[in-house]
Amino acid sequence: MRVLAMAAALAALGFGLGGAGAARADDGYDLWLRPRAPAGTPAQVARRGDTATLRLAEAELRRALPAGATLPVVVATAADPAVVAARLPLTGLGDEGYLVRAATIGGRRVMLVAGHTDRGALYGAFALIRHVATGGVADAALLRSAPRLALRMLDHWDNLDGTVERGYAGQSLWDWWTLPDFRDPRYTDYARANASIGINGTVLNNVNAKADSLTAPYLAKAAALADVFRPWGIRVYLSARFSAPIELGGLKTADPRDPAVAGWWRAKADEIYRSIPDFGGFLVKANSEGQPGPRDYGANHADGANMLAAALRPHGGRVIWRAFVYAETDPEDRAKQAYSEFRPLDGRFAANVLVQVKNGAIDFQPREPFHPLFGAMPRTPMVAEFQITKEYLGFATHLAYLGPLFAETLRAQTGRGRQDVADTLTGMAGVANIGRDRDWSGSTFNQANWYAFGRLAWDPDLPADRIAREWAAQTFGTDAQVIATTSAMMAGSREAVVDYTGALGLAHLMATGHHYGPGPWVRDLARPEWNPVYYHRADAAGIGFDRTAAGSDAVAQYAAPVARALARPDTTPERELLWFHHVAWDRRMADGRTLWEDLVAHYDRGVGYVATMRTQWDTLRTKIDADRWTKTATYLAVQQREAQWWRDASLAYWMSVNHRPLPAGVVPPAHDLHWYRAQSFPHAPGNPK
Ligand code: BDP
Repeated sequence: MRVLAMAAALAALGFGLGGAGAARADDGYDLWLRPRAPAGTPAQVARRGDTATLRLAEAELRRALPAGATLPVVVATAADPAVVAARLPLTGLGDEGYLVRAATIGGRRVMLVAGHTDRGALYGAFALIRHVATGGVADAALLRSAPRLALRMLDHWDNLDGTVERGYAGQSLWDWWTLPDFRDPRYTDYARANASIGINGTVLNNVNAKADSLTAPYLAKAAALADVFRPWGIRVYLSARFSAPIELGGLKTADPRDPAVAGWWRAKADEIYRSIPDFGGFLVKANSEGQPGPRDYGANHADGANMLAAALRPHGGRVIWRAFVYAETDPEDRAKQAYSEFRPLDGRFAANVLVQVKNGAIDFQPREPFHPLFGAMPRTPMVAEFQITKEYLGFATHLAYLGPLFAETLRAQTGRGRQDVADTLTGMAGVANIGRDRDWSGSTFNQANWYAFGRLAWDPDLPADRIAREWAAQTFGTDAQVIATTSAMMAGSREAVVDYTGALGLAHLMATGHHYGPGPWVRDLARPEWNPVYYHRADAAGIGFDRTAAGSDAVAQYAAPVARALARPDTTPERELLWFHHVAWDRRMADGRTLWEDLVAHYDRGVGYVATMRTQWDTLRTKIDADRWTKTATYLAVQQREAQWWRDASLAYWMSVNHRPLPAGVVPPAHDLHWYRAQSFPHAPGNPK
């Protein structure tokens, strides 16, 4: 009876006990939330209070907690009289924090899961589940945490036709065509996975937005998704096309200073809030890569953002305005343009505007120095934007754990007091790597990047390797060898991509359009800053982009202590050397090798790392289910082939420029440069038409 009731409750929540998740347990669908429902007596779980969110927290605990815990678990909010009476240290948890600990509630010793809000309690429930799934004892839990960043969101670059820009995990999760009628249970599973790692916002559509997503039919579809996500603590946002008043409203202009334009947006905001009362707000890509914006009318970014902010303000919504702008008409170093344009606007944005800044100043490359805007606009709330999808790190097939990439930016010292980048942030946004693939992210290990993003948005100080182990335990089980081996593979995997695609501060060396594979030779694109040669500036004597005072002076955009260090090659970290300096191929590096020898060694190290990962993965063959093991093994083989290709093509090209032999003992590229240049990939995924 009890089991049946539970099954019904779970089915109502969209879990579907006998559904796809359980029947095909090894296809990766269950992410890090693999069903652990114990045989036998389930753990005792009770709830005080009755909201949809508390009910979910209760169901999650029932579903995941093992039998055998001696303390019953109670989910509640801090205002519950029995919790108040227990006088627990609940201050400082904010709206979303939680406390999980043994306490006496209503005369009974229990494991209390509490927050000031039901959302806090839900996060506490997931924290307890994580604690147990990673080997902790339920009865011994003592967990207390509140998110460092208020806004923790995913940006979907999903188009209304179902394609996903830079998506490598299949079609969009949102079936716009059957919405709002059909609420695919998968939407619930998506929200649940996000809530489990603390994500509290999602932007449904591509930043390269179509105005259609603001029409009544599409707003009804977005509202249906918002209804599904709400109890999980997730708000819906939409990317707004700045010229929508022209396209949808029939106005002659989208000039933010025109009262008719402002009026159109006000009415649109009112309309949205009628069906989505907790709508988060608009994300805007303006005057960037051909998107319309206020600059089209001689107005600035603050004018544009503030006009939209005024429309959303009465409803409590926010504008997230992207600083990813660069113009082909601007001869200035692309790395400098966002700072030049936005820094002077600090203090001019309305209170409900946040500026969203990519982690680095160019474009989600395998390694970029932190963006100079972090810390430079103290009066403007800022969101750091990362790519979780691996547009520049090998698409879905390469194993590249991005925890270290995210952490490297978040913990970079800004040079302003002791402030690191995370200290300057109000939020973090990640370009999602999620699609309709059964395993959501295109591979098991890509799921770790979604996971790590959420965990770091909650606590930017979490060590990336700890997150990797935590994820591995929940994804593969708590076998020590599996955790040790997978986390060891993950640890250096992003660095390996840096090594085999171009180390020492090189960036933007990929092929055109689809960005699949190497293209360091490309020099014929319409916009100068789209060409890899613009970035590496290699010639017979040297390589690298001089961003010192003698060059573009981008280093001057950093706070003085950072700028001083970056002004000279010998005080610049070698991993960023060629980002900031043009240096001779014969320059002596710290290890005594020449730059050329060092660069070559990096390529080989990167390829070697992938070979080692394959060997490591082989040792887990009997320990991991066949589906996930085989797919990963196959992808690692693809990665090795492609890493070799990157290395060989790059070396062939550099040698054609510097006319230097390879260091003794180094294996020459398999083909000549002509062969690499002739490769073409007309249907590579994720490429916008
Ligand atoms: C670039 C992507 C492009 C995006 C752009 C953006 O190649 O598809 O539209 O970023 O962030 O990296 O707007």
